[in-house]
Amino acid sequence: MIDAVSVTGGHLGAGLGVVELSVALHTIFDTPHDRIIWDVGHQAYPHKILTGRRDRIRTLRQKNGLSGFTRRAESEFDPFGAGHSSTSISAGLGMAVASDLQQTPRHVVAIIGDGAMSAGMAYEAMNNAGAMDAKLIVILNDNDMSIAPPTGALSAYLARLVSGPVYRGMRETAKSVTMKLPQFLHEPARRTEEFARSFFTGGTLFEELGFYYVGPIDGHNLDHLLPVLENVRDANTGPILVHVVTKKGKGYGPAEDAADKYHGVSKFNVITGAQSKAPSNAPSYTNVFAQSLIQEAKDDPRVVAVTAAMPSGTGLDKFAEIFPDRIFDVGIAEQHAVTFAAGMASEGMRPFCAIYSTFLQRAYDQVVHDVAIQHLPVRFAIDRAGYVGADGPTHAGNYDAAYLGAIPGMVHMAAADEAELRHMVATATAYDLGPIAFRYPRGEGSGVEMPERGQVLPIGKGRIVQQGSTIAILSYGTRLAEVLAAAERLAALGLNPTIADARFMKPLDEELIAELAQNHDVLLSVEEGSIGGFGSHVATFMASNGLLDGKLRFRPLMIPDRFVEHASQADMYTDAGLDRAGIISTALSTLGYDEASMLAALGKAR
Ligand SMILES: Cc1ncc(C[n+]2csc(CCOP(=O)(O)OP(=O)(O)O)c2C)c(N)n1
Repeated sequence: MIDAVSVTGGHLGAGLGVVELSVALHTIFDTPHDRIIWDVGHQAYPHKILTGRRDRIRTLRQKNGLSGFTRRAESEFDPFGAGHSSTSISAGLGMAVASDLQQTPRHVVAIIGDGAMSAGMAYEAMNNAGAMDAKLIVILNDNDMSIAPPTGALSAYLARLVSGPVYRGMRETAKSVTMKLPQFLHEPARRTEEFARSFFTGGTLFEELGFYYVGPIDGHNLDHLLPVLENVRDANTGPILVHVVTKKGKGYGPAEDAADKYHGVSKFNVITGAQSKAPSNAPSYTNVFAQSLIQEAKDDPRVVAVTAAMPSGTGLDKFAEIFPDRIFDVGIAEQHAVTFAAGMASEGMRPFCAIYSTFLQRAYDQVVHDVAIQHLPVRFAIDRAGYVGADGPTHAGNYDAAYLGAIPGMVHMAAADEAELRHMVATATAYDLGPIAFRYPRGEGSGVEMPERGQVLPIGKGRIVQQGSTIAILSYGTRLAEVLAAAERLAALGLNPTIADARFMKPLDEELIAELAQNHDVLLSVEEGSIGGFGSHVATFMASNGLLDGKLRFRPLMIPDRFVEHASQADMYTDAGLDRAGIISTALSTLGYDEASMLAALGKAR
């Protein structure tokens, strides 16, 4: 696994922590008949190696290769796909109930991390499972780490269980007591000891929820794991929670020593552990967001930041260094993050809720009901908008324009480059009339000159980047760079397109769109988003105002209406026809031209 991930990059620390647990589970349970569900699925690399995918492990996260998460289509040993956290207990409970109804007895095991256990959904599932007395085994994989150190009362509770005298005592006495018995009694004695432990060590919280609690046990010790799992498998009781203590990054020095335990890594040198990030002069969008927010926060004490367990992913770890009292890591709890921010906004604070596009999906009702209906000025910093590459369809940030665009009163912006992002952070800071969102992609900017400070943009106004004729391209987001590259090629073919950057999808710059529609033969919209997003808003406006009744040909370029499997970000955009070549090709075909005959005509003219 270490060797493979050193070449592919990916999630390493979590998998290293569950090597023994994976071996133990596959020893005791009869998969795929029994169901093993890995929460998030990022720790499932050892499971993949053990279930027929060893020969393909070096294709992890590559185009046409193994997914970085569990995936039903990939193997019968992956009964449930994931990528987002805290779904495993719900899915497992559904499977346990199905097994009952279908009278097909099987064991269902959900493995969930202490980080994932901070999400409400896990408790909704436990509450339901406890009341139903379902036969479900939940393994709480407690490595005292989320991506960052975990926060919150649950994490403190688990730490108390693990540091309790019974756990510490048991670890030592288990071995010594067993070893004093004659050899043939070692195994039964150990089993009895492990089983008895569950009666003594507490776990009240889980017991109150109706689970039979076993643990905490050492998740790296097969002598402890195997008999406990066997007992649990054979126990005739309702839901059981086995609390297993592991170490993230276990067994690989550089991972064990790293602050994030090598949660997610780029390619690295196995000997030194040094990770190779692709060299770039341009700052990442995440970094530009963080630095811009720090600038705003320095001038405005009302600016506060909220993250749902992603301080480094969102760049807010930098903000935390300067304003430790104005940043709130609420755990993997996007729904709570949004309503918590709404509460602060209702009291006159200026909260920035920094959540990836894909994870904000979880908090949709909170955005509608707690924020938008009350016109509360929560600022949504939507990172990882558009395709994200190797993490694949579970993490693609393709839908925020569609799902936020449907909400009355929402302001939705997309940054065309890193300078625009800085302006949008300033704009969001200054805007107090209601919710406002701005999206920006994964990765580096295009290296444009950065303004010292962000300027407040006029709400609902786009900008003309280049004035031309016949064809207009209206870009929303960072595809602008590809649009400009396409325009260069079109110029070589004798076309001079007008190019505009919409900046806002909501409110739409109706004046700009009417101008483009009335003065051109062809209008293309280009965005890193799905149907229902920017292009749909433009089309609706034009259709409602008669702008499509004449000679204008309108073509929306957007992410196709299908889930695109993991590949590089660039490959995914090529596949979607959203790169330079795709834009040129749509522009020409809409005009009824083809490139070869245009070149021939140009040649003749010369
Ligand atoms: C809904 C959601 N929010 C955020 C994430 C990003 N994320 C992936 S793994 C992870 C930490 C999980 O911690 P834990 O469950 O303890 O597993 P570990 O990696 O420590 O094994 C986070 C926050 C996610 N996958 N899903």
